[in-house]
Amino acid sequence: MNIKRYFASDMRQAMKLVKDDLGDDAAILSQRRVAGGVEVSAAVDASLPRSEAFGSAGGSRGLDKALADARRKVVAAEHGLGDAEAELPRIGEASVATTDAMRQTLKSLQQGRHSAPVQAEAQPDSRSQGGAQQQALESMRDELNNMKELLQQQLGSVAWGQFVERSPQQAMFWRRLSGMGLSADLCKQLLAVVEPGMPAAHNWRQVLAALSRQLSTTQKNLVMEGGIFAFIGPTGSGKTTTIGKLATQYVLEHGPEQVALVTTDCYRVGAAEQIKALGRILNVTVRVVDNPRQLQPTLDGLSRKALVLIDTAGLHHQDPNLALQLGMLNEVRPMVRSLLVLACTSQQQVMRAAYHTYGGARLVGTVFTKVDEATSLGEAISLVCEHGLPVSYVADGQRIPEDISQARAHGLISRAVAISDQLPADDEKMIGSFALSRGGANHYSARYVS
Ligand SMILES: Nc1nc2c(ncn2[C@@H]2O[C@H](COP(=O)(O)OP(=O)(O)O)[C@@H](O)[C@H]2O)c(=O)[nH]1
Ligand SMILES: [Mg+2]
Repeated sequence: MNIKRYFASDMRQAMKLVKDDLGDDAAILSQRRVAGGVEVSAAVDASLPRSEAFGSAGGSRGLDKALADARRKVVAAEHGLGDAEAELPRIGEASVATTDAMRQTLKSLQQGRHSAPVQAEAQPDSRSQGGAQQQALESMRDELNNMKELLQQQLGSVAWGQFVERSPQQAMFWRRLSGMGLSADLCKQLLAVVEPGMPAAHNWRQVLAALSRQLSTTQKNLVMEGGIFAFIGPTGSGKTTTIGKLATQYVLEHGPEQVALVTTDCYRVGAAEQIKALGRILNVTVRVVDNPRQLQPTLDGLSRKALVLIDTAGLHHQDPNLALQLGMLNEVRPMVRSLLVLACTSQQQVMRAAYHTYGGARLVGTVFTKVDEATSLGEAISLVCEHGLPVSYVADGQRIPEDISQARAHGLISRAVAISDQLPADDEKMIGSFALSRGGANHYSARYVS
């Protein structure tokens, strides 16, 4: 048996390295966290028939058994860990022998041979040994988490393989939806509308129609109807540009007298200047608010204006000025309606963080910006679907005022499909998303693996 070691930043990457190098029949012998990632030892035993090797993505009986065994061992070891933790209050009595026993258990667990129960033999001991015990438990917990991750990944791989085999149409849809950037949970929900036995074209239309029902959009052109709107979101997401586009459209239709621009962005050099310059070009009133208490009197002074657009600063969630800014927007009367500006070029985590940072404002909708530069729209779509937040505007370029339009679910979804059609989805991503969907691998493995 030829044993090899692999280093990668995470378990998924490590699995890919093993698979690429040793093939589907590689057996994982051990894995552990090391500085900068994980280290995995793997081997392939040429003497074994393919079906007996742990790690095969083919879904054979031998693999099923290996997976089931591994899963049992993880559960057993977790129980062992739980029991050992329950013993912690009596840590002073714990012995080095106990630590060794746990290491031994872990080692045999990694080698897939035996899961002996943890022997907690109490012997007189010192506090420092209690600390060592705690450390050993922590390291065991890490190892178990690694194993769970590995198992989840392997189950995902197996379940995905079998899903493709048994439900090729649904698998194809999952691949396309996932390629659009939609979250695994949303993909799963959408696949529920697939009617077995119906042609793919019909079912695909059904899936997109279901997505369109989930994606809420503002039914009217909010800003054109007037009111007070604040544009909030991360720095660079396109707030000022969006205000420029909407203010210009309003002025072109109703003239400059009824419009005022306000900026509370006094944190960045030049931010207020941008709004002032826009005000000069459009010949509309501009107010700069550099103190939270000034916002109410400023808005009182603009009460005759039909439309007031407030530009805000994109602040980090830990910045104390953020709470001040959101607080002042929430407190003023008449009510300020907030639009969250999300750049579709941002990573999913950045968009999610933006929602959590600014979700405390009175959000009435979102503006999707930089759609022209985005490589997928599904991340933004998943976020708003998850929170039931309507999309009000879609901005797709830097030109003022042309590159903005009222959001329409069908248009946005067609755009998302068109963008993703240019980029093929890869199988690794599919396996990951399949394993990560809520109950995904377990759900499908329950149906197809066992
Ligand atoms: N391609 C593209 N660029 C945009 C769009 N909206 C804004 N931008 C650009 O993004 C950059 C940041 O925009 P800005 O409005 O200053 O962001 P803010 O910090 O949120 O106010 C500027 O260079 C804008 O021209 C858009 O829809 N498409
Ligand atoms: Mg700005």
